Amino acid sequence: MSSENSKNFSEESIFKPAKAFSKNARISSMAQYKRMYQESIDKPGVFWAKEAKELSWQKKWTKALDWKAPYAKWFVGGKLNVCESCVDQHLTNGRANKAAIIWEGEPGESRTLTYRQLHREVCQFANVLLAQGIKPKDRVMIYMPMTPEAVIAMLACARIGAVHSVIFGGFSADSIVDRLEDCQAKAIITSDGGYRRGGVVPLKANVDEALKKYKSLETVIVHQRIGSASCPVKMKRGRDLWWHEEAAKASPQHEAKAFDSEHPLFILYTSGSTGKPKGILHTCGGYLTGTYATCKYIFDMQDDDVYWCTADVGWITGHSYITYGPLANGVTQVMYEGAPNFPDFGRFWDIVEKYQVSIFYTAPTAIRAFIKAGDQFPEARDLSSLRLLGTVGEPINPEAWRWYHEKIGGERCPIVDTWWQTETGAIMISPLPGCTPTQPGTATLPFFGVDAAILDETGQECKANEGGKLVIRKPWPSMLRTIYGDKKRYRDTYWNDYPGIYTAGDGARTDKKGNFWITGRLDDVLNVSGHRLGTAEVESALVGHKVVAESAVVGCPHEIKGQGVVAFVTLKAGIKTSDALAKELRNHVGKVIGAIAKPDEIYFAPALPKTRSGKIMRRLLKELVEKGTISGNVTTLEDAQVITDLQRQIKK
Ligand code: 7RM
Repeated sequence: MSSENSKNFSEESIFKPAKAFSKNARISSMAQYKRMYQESIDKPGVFWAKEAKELSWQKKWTKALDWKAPYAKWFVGGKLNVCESCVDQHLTNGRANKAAIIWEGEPGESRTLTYRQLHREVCQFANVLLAQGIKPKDRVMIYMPMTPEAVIAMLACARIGAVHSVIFGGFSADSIVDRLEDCQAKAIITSDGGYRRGGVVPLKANVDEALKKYKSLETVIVHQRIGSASCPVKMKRGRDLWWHEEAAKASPQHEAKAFDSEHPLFILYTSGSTGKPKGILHTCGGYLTGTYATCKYIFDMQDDDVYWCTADVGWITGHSYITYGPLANGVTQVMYEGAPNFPDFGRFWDIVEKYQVSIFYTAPTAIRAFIKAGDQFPEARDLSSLRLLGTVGEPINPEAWRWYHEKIGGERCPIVDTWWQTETGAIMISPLPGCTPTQPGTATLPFFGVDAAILDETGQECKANEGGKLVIRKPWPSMLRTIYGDKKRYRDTYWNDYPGIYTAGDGARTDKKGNFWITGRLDDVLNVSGHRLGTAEVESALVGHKVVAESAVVGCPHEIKGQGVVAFVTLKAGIKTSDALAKELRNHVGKVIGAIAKPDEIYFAPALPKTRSGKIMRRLLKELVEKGTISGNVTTLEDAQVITDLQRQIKK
């Protein structure tokens, strides 16, 4: 995909926002963007304080930023309750009876929660958590399907100052255990199950399995999404409680107490270059300011918009652009429980038409799947309510961009290709839809206050069209504060390449106009369907199987997923290779991590290519799966025969 990017990189036509869009947009000219950008870089504290003031604070801060690299404190001395900005404020600003969430379940039922109703539910559930003895800073895990209750659970935690850690519902019991152990959670909020592609995902059963290994958990609160006929669950006395039973006993009134701006808001686990996921910690005031402001300017959220982000709340996109940012903006949003292809590939377009969605935010991998499914699906729907489109998660290939622009956007909607990370909390590089000229494949220009640059190994800024490391040179409000429980890893991972500068882990270049072209990860992290996956995590799952002696995992280009997973496996002595064994290993990885991590291809290798000091040379394996041959330097290779053997296998 990167080669396609570079091919189109200079010749590709440029799209300018239509006048009809710019006219009503918050930022309507490049002159306005440039002026505001310059001001925001010269005086970041002034720019961000102005945005933060639009949120609800119980006590104003005394200082916008306290920066002792690599530790930032934003809005020092300020006190707020994040939930007040997302919910309570709308009860008195005219939005009380406005739809906050319009939810559609996969089987087809629909439910609307106004801001007033959302407030009631959140308060009631906050009281449920309090009754269970949950205190500020206690960690609460959330493992739920895409239902309003997932958002309610997050907001209820925020309201009482507890730190939520949402785990994607597609993750396995083992993944839950690792994260529970790392954050030492006191409670889990889950559901009996969730609907996915016509089936039921047994979430509570997965929690039960995890809790066989992690015994110190005190409370499990179970929301009944499915019902006992299709999803029976076992409730352990003294530990497991039904959401509806506890809520019925709880008051729907709760006064929101203010917490320090730097009070922890959530931990979200993401993949890094070791087998152990990193618990990214975000705090209240800065995070909310970042997600609020980016929604306002990048999605240009207006009061009559119907916004839909198709991400899962288990990912950062769901945190920032379903729960916190949109609600702080008081927008109406659609939330959908299920798969894009259930009952067929028309489902998303069906939802857009039914609820008259005006802003739509999805991932390139989904777009590619829609292209493959055929144009008949979007063509059968009226998509004229759409006015703005967005993408996130990976570079978008020009073919997908153009299809999205034509078939979904009707050539009238600007596309915002938004670059950001779990760590950055909010969008960092993106067009502003009313002014930025866009081009398929580039996330264009940095957002206000974001000092993005591309540096070479020596720390010099790269020239136009020269590839280097993407960095952020100044702190920003929604930046991660640390890796939970591991300050050293925080410093080593993000702040070690250049003093005082954040390294994103992505390769990129800028063109002559200053547009950023992101080329992909520089570390051992894959991007499978827009989801981060460490090669080391998959390797450790594989060697956890009794027949596996050693394994090496690399990414390969994949038509739909962007990147696929290829595993090279060396079996223990005496174990015979077979297709059945390959299948078993794939399923094993699915069981240990989750379905997204299942290798697309498994090669049995009598030995792996190694350096003389015993390091696996993944670079060679990558080249092998991409090109079928090795061209680069192999002089450090300990045994060249290994490559010849593998090459023969891959050709087959
Ligand atoms: C939001 C999210 C982060 C990684 C990041 C990149 C890649 C994300 C884009 C992108 C090119 C984009 N958080 N990435 N967005 N690459 N263009 N618009 O995805 O923590 O899960 O992943 O995703 O490699 O470092 S994440």
